[in-house]
Amino acid sequence: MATGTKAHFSAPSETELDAEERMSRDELQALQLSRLQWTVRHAWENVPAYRRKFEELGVQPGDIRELSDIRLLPFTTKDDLRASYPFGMFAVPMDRVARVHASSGTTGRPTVVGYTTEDLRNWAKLVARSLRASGVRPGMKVHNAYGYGLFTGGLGAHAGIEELGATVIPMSGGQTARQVQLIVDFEPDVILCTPTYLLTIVDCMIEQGIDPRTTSLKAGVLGAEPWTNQMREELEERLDIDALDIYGLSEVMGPGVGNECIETKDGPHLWEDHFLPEVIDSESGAALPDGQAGELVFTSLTKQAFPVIRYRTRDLTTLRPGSARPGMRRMEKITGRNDDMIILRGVNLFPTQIEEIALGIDALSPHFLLELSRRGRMDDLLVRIEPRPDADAAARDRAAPLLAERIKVQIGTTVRVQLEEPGSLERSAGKLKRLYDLR
Ligand code: DLL
Repeated sequence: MATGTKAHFSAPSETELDAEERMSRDELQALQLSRLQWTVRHAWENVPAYRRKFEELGVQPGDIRELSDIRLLPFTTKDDLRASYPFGMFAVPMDRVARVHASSGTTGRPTVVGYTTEDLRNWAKLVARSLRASGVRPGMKVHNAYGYGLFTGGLGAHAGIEELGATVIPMSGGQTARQVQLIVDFEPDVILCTPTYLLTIVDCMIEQGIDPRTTSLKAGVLGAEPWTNQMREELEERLDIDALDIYGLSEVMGPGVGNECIETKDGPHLWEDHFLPEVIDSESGAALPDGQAGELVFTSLTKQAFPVIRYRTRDLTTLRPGSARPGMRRMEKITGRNDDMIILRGVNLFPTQIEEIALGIDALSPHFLLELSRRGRMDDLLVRIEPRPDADAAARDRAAPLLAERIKVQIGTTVRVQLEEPGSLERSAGKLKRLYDLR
């Protein structure tokens, strides 16, 4: 929790919430069922690729009689979407598509997604709801440093800020010195960017002689990459802000599929009136009960242009009962993506685990990267990490062996740790690449 002298944000009152946020679980599930039935029929009637997959499994829209019948439906993967590049998964004629976005994708073709005017309105409302859950209110100034363009972050957040009735500062990503100048001059209340880019901004403030705790910022709504509760503490302490987690992905909508509530900060609540989440076992595809960790899967419930049926996100998390919004479920902060899982001599490990352990050691900074290589016949993981600039020599000397030892004890695998000069590792400009596979 932020500890300085600023007046931090408070939670919205009941009357500020959307009607759906106040629904009981039963009311919400009734709404989900009717919307699921609509979505399945809409996809079946308008997207040949979905119809083919339904037919292969012998399911028809009429088979969906209760929410658990969702398990009769086929999964959709990123490859399915790519196979229909660019517009083959759209469920409305092109003249009803008001906007497209595309996800970068590290390999191959991007995934293209589309929105009708009504989809865009729903998206803006859900981002507005997310910001409100973060404590943002009409009239506040919001510095939006998510990238504008085909990435959903910038424009998605932008529309939500306007929808809420706040003032948007459409900064986009990059030009860090300029970001800092505008934060000083425009005095925004809130910043939106990735957690690692906020670290870059903090560094830049310090270089310019600005104490990051003294700016006007009172909250950060941070997402687009995995980050831990330890990183939350780091950012809250460095900037004297509340740091909230916003989750989303282009295929399902963009930012605002879920967001943390400021009064609980216990992982994003998923906006279940628009998305039906499931968690499955990645290997077998079997649905897992709430409380068990696995791969997150979403079915959209209201999307017109780009409905998704059981879309496999590759994000790993655990579903929990709602807290601040008891009708909606919440998820634990994402551990990582399937693709980011490192299998080191039979042990699974994620960059977030390293982040968590490193930030528990006083002399270490959050600036690190992981290099995976082969040494002889063995895989080898090198953690390259910067100490904190103000750590004394003795603490620095102890830090590397201490990190290696804690990783060994807590994760169960041997890694090498190399201390780097403060400021020498590449800084984040958005989504930070932590893992370099040199094998
Ligand atoms: O990153 C949408 C977004 C923009 C979310 C701004 C939040 C803020 P994509 O580029 O399609 O969309 O990437 C989606 O990013 O599947 C996760 O792996 C990761 N991701 C997004 N938000 C979080 C988060 C946007 N809060 C992919 N925690 C997702 C962990 C996240 N990972």
